[in-house]
Amino acid sequence: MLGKVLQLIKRSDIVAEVLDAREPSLTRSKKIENFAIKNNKKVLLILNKGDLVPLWVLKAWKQYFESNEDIKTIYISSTHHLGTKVLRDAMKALLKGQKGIVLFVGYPKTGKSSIINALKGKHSAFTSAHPLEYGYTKTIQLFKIDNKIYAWDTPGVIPPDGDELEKIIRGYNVDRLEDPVKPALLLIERILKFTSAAILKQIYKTEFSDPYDLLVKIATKRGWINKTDKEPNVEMAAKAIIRDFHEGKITYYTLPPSLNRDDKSSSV
Ligand SMILES: Nc1nc2c(ncn2[C@@H]2O[C@H](COP(=O)(O)OP(=O)(O)O)[C@@H](O)[C@H]2O)c(=O)[nH]1
Ligand SMILES: [Mg+2]
Repeated sequence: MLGKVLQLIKRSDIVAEVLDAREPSLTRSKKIENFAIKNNKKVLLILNKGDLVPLWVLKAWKQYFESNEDIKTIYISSTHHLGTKVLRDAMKALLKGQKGIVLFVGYPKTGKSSIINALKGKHSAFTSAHPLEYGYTKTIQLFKIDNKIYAWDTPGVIPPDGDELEKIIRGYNVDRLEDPVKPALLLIERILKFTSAAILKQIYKTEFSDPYDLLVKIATKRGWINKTDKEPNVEMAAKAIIRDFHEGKITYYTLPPSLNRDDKSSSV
């Protein structure tokens, strides 16, 4: 899979890496960035799902990536159509007014397709899948953003790797999980580490005493009860919460390493 994206990087002008603004460190692929830099491509980091994170946190991450790592960074909320002009301008500036192709890469569910959708606007032409792209014309699509900028969407080219929690944060397909409960509990613990339980109580409209209890409460509330033993179906609740996380319904934030000493996940 990764091989495909490396080929595409070589044929692009800008590599726009889409990160989840809630978890920029964990949704980054240094491999992709390093390969892009080695091939003299410009890297643009896009912190997407910015609507889920306070503005000062977005600014802190931008500052961190730009001053510590010298990578141009912008933040955006593609589904709220916020920041699209800043993104357009950033691409134009990196292309120095020339024509070019922007490759949108990132782990699944970071919002690559949503961003391209927000950029291309209602009437922008959609060009067909590129016929010359190594026979994977069905998945890699080239979009026209404006007269000078084309964009490649790349579904599924960075497989979610890492431990159980990292896989989930990196967009692992919920339906492929053998046991969704454990990763869901790890995800809830992580969210509670960074935000107050009140947020989850508000989203799921229920009180709960611990992560497992939240799954029980969600299942009970939604009537997900096992037919056999009449117990709450916590597997379904676990899948629901992971899906909600992917679909951008859970607000929390992590901080860049410069502002955060005890979060091990931020030590990129
Ligand atoms: N809250 C929020 N959700 C978003 C945003 N962008 C994408 N999403 C949601 O995240 C999920 C994955 O988006 P998608 O564009 O399919 O991601 P892709 O796999 O990278 O192409 C979808 O449910 C989107 O609605 C955003 O800016 N804010
Ligand atoms: Mg997509």
